[in-house]
Amino acid sequence: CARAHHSVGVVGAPFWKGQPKDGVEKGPDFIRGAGLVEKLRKQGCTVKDYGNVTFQDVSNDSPVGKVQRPQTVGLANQRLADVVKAIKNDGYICVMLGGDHSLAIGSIVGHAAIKKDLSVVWVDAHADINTPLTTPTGNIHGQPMSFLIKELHCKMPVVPGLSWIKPCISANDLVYIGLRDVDPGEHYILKSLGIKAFSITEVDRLGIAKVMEQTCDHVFSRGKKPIHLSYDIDAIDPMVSPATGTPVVGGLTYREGIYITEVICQTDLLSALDMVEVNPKQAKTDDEIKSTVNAAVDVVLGCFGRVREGSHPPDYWMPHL
Ligand code: B3U
Ligand code: MN
Ligand code: MN
Repeated sequence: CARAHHSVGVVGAPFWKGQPKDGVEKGPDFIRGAGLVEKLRKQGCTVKDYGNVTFQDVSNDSPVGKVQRPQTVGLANQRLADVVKAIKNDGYICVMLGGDHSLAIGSIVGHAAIKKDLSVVWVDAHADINTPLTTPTGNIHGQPMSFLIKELHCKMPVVPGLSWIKPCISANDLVYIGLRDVDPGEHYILKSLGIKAFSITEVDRLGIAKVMEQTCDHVFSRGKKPIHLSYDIDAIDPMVSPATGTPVVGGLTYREGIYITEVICQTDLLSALDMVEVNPKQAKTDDEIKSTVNAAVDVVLGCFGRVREGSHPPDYWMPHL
């Protein structure tokens, strides 16, 4: 995989309105500012940067039931879905830099429009599968998967602004890694639909290597489908990535977080990646920003062939060896 050539299409989605804390819209520019594109090229990737998506504001976007800003979030994700479609049609592996995790709606819908039959690997402290009826907060970044799972469709109320979303993922094609803050309604959904979930307890019990073996077994069991990796930076422990809206103690170590990406890269099936919830404004110091942003950059690099043992080009030569 270190030698495989990857064509990467990067798009920024500076959007925060799927949750109440602004600052997460600065994620894309901070991640680029840490040299993401240059580093991807240096490790042999072809990269096209599609720039940032521009989002429109919707006035009079009052809550529908508990759901906050449904029109704004709906419209933003329609825009994003179109951009992701275009990037996939151009033949790139799409890297979406968020922004909050409500953006997974547009990213996955756009991806699924081009690549039928996806597997989704969701790396997160949270399951983000509350429905508009189970959500304790009303924040849509805690709900994206509920709109996308086919088996949940009959349980979903119609929410104006979000009713265009066609569920495109089967419960069987979703795997969670890193969960440690799951609401009762979400836990009920995971158990009743039999969704594969490696909570942080399974990471403790099995170790990350076994978790990734079983993740691959699960996603390969119905054929080799393209993988959509949706990576929330809050999956990694807040000691490493504190600059995020809802940090939860006891997370993945940096090493576990990167190991996940190395295994996903080796499958050669990665087709789209979301890197979301980096919020520089939530940091207390510049070092906290740096550490969080660097972790996000390393997650992306790990997905595209960076290996920690080191590597060399196939034509590398040195005398007497
Ligand atoms: N489960 C809670 C909290 C939450 C979800 N995602 C994040 N926080 N980042 C909710 O709002 O649904
Ligand atoms: Mn999330
Ligand atoms: Mn999260």
